[in-house]
Amino acid sequence: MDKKNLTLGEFIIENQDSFQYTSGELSRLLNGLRLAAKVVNHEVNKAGLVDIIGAAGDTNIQGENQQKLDVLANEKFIQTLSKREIVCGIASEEEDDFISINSFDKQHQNKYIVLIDPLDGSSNIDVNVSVGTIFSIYRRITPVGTPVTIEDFLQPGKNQVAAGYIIYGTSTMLVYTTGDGVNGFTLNPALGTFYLSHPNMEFPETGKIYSVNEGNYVHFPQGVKDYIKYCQEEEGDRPYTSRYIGSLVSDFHRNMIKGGIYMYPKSSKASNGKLRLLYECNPMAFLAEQAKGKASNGHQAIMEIEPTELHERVPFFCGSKKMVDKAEEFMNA
Ligand code: AHM
Ligand code: MG
Repeated sequence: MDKKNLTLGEFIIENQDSFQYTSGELSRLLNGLRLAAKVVNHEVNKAGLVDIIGAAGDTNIQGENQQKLDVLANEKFIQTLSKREIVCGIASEEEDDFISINSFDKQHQNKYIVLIDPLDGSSNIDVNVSVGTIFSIYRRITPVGTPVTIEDFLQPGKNQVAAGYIIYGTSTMLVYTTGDGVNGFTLNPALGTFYLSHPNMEFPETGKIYSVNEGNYVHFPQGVKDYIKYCQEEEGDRPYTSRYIGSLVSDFHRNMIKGGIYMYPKSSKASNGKLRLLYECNPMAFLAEQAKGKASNGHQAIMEIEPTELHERVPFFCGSKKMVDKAEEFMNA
């Protein structure tokens, strides 16, 4: 059978045996994410067409409450995930605290924790540039039958059982891993169905693209400045090309296909950079490692970091393995 004809639903069923926990659970979870992705995709594509851009809390022409798309995406994902009798807790970039979920008659029987950035890079929405959703999935560590606690959310990235992103770009794709490689599915908008379009995605071992907000250059540590200069030097396959969308999912996606490194270093203005460990860096690190790439804070593998806070930030270097190795060399010199 031509794998490329597989729908996401078929692929999940065909591959569920490779998931180490009860297979039906994963299908239900991924189906929830798939559904929310389609709803958010629909809303994102209407941006500019109807009055949905604007500050949350404003009122539009019909007197309805306007919602910013990131608020709306947050609601859609939480709503969909809460209803599946599978998720016991959700943490989101849009919520200060984690949400404990208990279906009425289930007495905290659900086992999965989802951490999510519902609409990453949302400042790009107003200018018609790609945005994304990022998700990270764990098994709870507190006993089933009890309410979830912060401990369930503060697990190192290496405990993730699945992670992925949705990119709302020139086409909409859902890319995910359950620890058995990375596969990408493209939405056919006419049918509302995701098809396997990018089986077994892998970062090229090295690449020629570096992605960093160079406007922050003067504030970067010396090692990062030196690595950027190395990328720009004329030697061998260098200088590299600079590409920075300012939308992590999009920059990561391009670099995974073409080969490259994404960097959000610490700076003299932000001592841990900007990106959040739990729902931005860890899921991207899991995908990167599963795609034969690498993710580091400059000194340590992202997924080895023991989290201490829900919204903690961490410097992030992620992409083709040899490029991340080289960046680390400069930072540790
Ligand atoms: P957000 O979660 O507030 O959208 O911020 C995360 C985004 C990333 O997608 C992107 O790579 C980065 O912020 C861009 O930040 P900057 O504008 O500082 O370069
Ligand atoms: Mg974000």
